[in-house]
Amino acid sequence: MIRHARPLVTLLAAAALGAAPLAVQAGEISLTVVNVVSPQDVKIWAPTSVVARKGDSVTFRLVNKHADEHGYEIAAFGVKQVVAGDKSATVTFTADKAGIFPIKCHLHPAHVAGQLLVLE
Ligand SMILES: [Cu+2]
Repeated sequence: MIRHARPLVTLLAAAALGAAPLAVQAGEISLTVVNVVSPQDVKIWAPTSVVARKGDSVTFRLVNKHADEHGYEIAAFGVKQVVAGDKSATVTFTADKAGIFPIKCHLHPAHVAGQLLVLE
């Protein structure tokens, strides 16, 4: 039984590494956010919720998988980006205040909204 422990741990580590979209350094969040259709059949930016620490430099690569354009807005940090159909765009900002801030598509308010949680 013990012989099997190492391969299992290695597999789990590989899975964890594979899930990391981009290299992340201390004080930086770099994440790919993709507009997809949820199991509830609603267009969403996934992941919908992101956690940062106050002072983090945050970069989101926004990938729009749909043919029509969609917006990505975090008003509290001046982020307001339109991503054309089947295109990507990048937004960068500093999470310089703590709190819970809504993320939405400012073009289509019916989207399921997300949130940015910035910890003190
Ligand atoms: Cu939209």
